Amino acid sequence: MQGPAKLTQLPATAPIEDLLAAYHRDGAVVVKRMIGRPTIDALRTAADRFAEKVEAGVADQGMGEQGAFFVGTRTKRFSSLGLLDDAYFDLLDNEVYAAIADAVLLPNCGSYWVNTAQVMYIGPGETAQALHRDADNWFQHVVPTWPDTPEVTISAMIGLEDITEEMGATRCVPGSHCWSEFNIYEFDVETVPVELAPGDAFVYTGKVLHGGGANTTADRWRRALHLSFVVGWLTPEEAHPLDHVDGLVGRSPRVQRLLGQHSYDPRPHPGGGLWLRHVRPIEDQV
Ligand SMILES: O=C(O)CCC(=O)C(=O)O
Repeated sequence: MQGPAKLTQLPATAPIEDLLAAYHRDGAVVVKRMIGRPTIDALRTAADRFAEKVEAGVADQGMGEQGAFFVGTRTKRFSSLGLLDDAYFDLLDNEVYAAIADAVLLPNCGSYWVNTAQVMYIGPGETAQALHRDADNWFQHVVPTWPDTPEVTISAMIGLEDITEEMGATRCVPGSHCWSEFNIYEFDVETVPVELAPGDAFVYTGKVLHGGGANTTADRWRRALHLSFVVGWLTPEEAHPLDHVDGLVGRSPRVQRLLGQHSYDPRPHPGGGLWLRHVRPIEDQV
């Protein structure tokens, strides 16, 4: 089983139809310079500062040793990026990523929200991560319908610097989103490294196989940031709304929705509201 040798790279100014055609054909597309340099520089500076206080290997995906093994013993990972720097909100409002995510996810939901927003610094000596699909979180429950499962999640791995294969560039298996077989972690398959410049984004479906690459350098960290969305009728991997109980007053409607400040309205699809807040009695409202 193998896919094409290389993923398509397109400028962020390319027509949305071209970005989507590559995304749907290969399961992923590299969007060059999707994020502007000031946003990237601000995020990297904030992430570097915070990373100094983070020990490699402590992230465990809420699953103890099994999760820690999956995300790497020489890798630093952390979320809650809105508490680190306001540039995070610019990232959420990025128009190119919004256009791709709208086209992919809105046919299956009334709205979507942040699934992960996570700094992923792969350290020297880290081994390659197991290949997986980001939709594995939910697809385990609906495996019988694979590969006709709906698109429920979309991810972007964003370069915070120049990322090369030796530093641990993400590995991808183009075309694997269409394989007839759905199995977990047992793949003998050719992968391609997704090298990125600062601000480039590897945008991929939750159905495509990929994983962090091995970092074979002696002293360079692979500095990237993962931002993914999931349909509003599924529980996200990370609990971002808990970081913003102040309600994100003054932020854009998109940012507020992505961070769980509004209830889920399924329309125009059938279904009911979710993530509702109950009205308080009048005497409690003053
Ligand atoms: O670090 C990477 O390049 C990929 C990480 C990843 O795919 C994940 O942890 O789900």
